[in-house]
Amino acid sequence: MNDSNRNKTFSQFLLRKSIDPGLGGVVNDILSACIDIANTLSKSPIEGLTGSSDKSNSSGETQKTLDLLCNQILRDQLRHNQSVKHFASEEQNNAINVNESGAFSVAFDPLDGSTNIDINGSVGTIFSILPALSSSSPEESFLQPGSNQLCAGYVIYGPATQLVITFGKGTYIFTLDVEKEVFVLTEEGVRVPYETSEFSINMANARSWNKEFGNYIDHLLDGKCGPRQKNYNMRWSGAMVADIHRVVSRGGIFLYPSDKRKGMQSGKLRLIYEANPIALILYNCGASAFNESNSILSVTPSRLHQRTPVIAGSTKEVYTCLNYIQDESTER
Ligand code: P6P
Repeated sequence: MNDSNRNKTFSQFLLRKSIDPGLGGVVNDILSACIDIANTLSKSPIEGLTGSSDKSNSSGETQKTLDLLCNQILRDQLRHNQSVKHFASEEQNNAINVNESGAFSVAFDPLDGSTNIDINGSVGTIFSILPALSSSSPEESFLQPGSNQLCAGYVIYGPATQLVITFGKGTYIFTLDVEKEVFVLTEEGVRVPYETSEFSINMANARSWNKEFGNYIDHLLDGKCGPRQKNYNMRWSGAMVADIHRVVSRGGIFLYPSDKRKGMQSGKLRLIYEANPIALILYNCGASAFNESNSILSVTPSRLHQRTPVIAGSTKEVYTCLNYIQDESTER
């Protein structure tokens, strides 16, 4: 990394990269909310905020108290930003109008992996910024392919609070200086290795996988003794942001395929506010992100909370996995 850029603030980065001031202002408001969220998370056991609410989200998942609180923190921060036209969130059934004059539609997973809160594990905020479509309903404005995103990022709340972001010309990592409450540049031009020997999947779902995908995993587990002829390591954190951050940091492949469980025929993860922003970030690191047949960024959503399979990370491994999935001849 160019030492003259190290520890430059996010605002200095916006100026250096000539980012549209309206777009940069939206991201700055998102980051202000994320600093508030980081502070809230750090005190949540003290303030009794780690439990579950009595509500469920559109996907039928029980909402944690912090899911709802983080969603509100983001809404309150963006409510007054005249550049924001529409706001959508995993934690809200419907997208909402914010400011009629706004140029941007913003979608969030406010607290990805929130079940990790109970074990003090890493969680994150994922965001996607699209050009607002004119005279469309709030929901319609989000039914654009991920390739239309103007900006995508996540903030991971771990030992350090870090922002990973792309405006479509490279991926950058900023780290929160907690005392100054500013994000400073700590990595630029992030590149994900083309090959990997590390995969990320919830093995408990193995009995529900399609046979071709199961065969792919079997051959990873066979290691040097099998057709892949090398040993693989496995990690699964339960929070997509944490597992993807591992891929961004050192390579790997993150896998959440479709499976035979009820409601999982298109996988578990949501396209608009989870898979699309992650896919744009990875694409800008020289990595790949597919559903089980196409680039995730090429899919035009038909519903706000639409799910998608995710096969994402080191490009050579992603394509190897896709070859297994599309090879009807494999026997498990
Ligand atoms: P499972 C968290 O609920 C999430 O949406 C992702 O962050 C994570 O990768 C996945 O679900 C974990 O799913 O089935 O392993 O609990």
